[in-house]
Amino acid sequence: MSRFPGVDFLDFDSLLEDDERLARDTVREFVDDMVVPIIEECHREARTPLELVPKIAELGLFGATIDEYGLPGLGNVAYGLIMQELERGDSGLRSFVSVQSSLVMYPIYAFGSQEQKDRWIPALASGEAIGCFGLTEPDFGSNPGGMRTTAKKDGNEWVLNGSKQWITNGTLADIAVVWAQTDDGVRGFLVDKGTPGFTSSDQHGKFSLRASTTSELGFVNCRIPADAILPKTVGLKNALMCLNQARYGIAWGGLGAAMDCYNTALEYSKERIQWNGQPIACHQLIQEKLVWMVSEITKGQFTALQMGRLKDAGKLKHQHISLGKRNNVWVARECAKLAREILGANGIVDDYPVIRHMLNIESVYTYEGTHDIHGLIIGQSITGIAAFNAPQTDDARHKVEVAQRAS
Ligand code: TGC
Ligand code: FAD
Repeated sequence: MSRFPGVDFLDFDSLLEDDERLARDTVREFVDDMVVPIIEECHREARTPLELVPKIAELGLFGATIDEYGLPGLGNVAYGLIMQELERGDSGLRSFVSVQSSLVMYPIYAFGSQEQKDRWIPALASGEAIGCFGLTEPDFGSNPGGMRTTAKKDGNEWVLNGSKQWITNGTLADIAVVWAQTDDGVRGFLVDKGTPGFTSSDQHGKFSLRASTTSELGFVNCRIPADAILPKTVGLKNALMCLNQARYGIAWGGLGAAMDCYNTALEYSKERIQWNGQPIACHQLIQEKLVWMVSEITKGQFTALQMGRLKDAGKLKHQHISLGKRNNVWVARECAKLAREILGANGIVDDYPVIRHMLNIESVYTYEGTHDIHGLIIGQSITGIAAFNAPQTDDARHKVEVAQRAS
């Protein structure tokens, strides 16, 4: 079986430390040996490859940057390279590890009590427990600050009411990190599977991220103990801090999907013969597409590396992460489209990974902050002006009222 060669046009490797290369190569081998052989089938069957969870845990990939509880305490570049390799396998697989590590283990580790950490970090690291992260609601995606889910204190308990939508691993999860409005603003809570009043169901009909489970969560007078709150959460900002971790990983992950598309197209173009017995790689228009891909992947690699070095130094700002997520996922999206073109009709079948990456990237382009929301975050950073919430004119208000009455 041929090994994935990676993409390294500008001697990127020479900037990595030995332990970073080791982490990347270990996961590269895992993806070649265990993910590639099953992933198309999972995509066809819309099935999360749960059989991989023990091996992912054995490799120390859940919570890999934590350096307690026997976890590896890897640096951020090694972590990023792991995300790159996983997403080269499938965006859904990277999502599984991202959610578990960045959106469940991170908030418990950063904002949880000692008891919460002791109970959940080892179980999540070993894959015995699976977690999910409930921020998005049916009416509040890009604007989570408007969320309607509430948590009201009642004696020794919190009472949750509301719903969450588009939640990765929702029905698989033993523990849900749920964000809700309280009298003191948005706070995070841990809700165990099976708690009365807490339901979950899968969302069907996805053309994207089919090897990943996406769910709705419902809370109807769901009572959880007073100590189920993540005590160090003080507002929406804590949820956004979790997103920073995940978005950082996605900036690397997008490159993995882009690299797989590029490599597949490069190999195909050297083998596909048309016209005078020549491979299509001899045509200038094909080369131009390959050159675009390798150029943008290379620029994306250096962006991701600089982000990782800044993160290790404690200097990475959330607007930097927005630039990396926005750019590298866009690069992946464009590479998938170009690779699909180069493959001709073969670009639309799952004998090749390109169409699967192309469909997956549509989710990645939207989740963890859409491409345009990240544009606005960067815009706010450079101008000092937040342009998320357009000023409402009387006319706009009237249109909203008419639309609401009609629905
Ligand atoms: P805003 O008033 O701007 O901010 C509230 C407070 O938070 C601070 N802040 C941040 N802090 C840390 N990290 C960040 N990235 C931060 N962004 C803002 C801010 O300074 C403020 O602090 P303070 O002290 O003044 O209170 O909040 P806003 O309500 O106007 O919203 C801003 C906006 C639009 C940027 C934010 O809401 C946003 O990022 N929207 C996108 C939503 C999103 O990304 N959802 C993702 C859901 S999870 C998911 O998709 C998982 S997919 C599966 C996978 O990861 O694989
Ligand atoms: P909307 O916010 O309705 O946006 C629709 C369009 O309007 C977009 O193009 C957007 O860019 C644009 N738009 C919105 N506001 C503005 C503005 N101010 N200016 C200009 N344009 C604007 N969420 C979780 O909490 N946990 C998860 O585990 C999770 N997993 C997911 C898995 C998948 C497969 C998907 C697809 C989503 C997942 N999400 C999850 C939800 C995801 O984070 C949201 O879909 C995302 O934040 C966008 O919200 P929305 O879909 O409601 O789009």
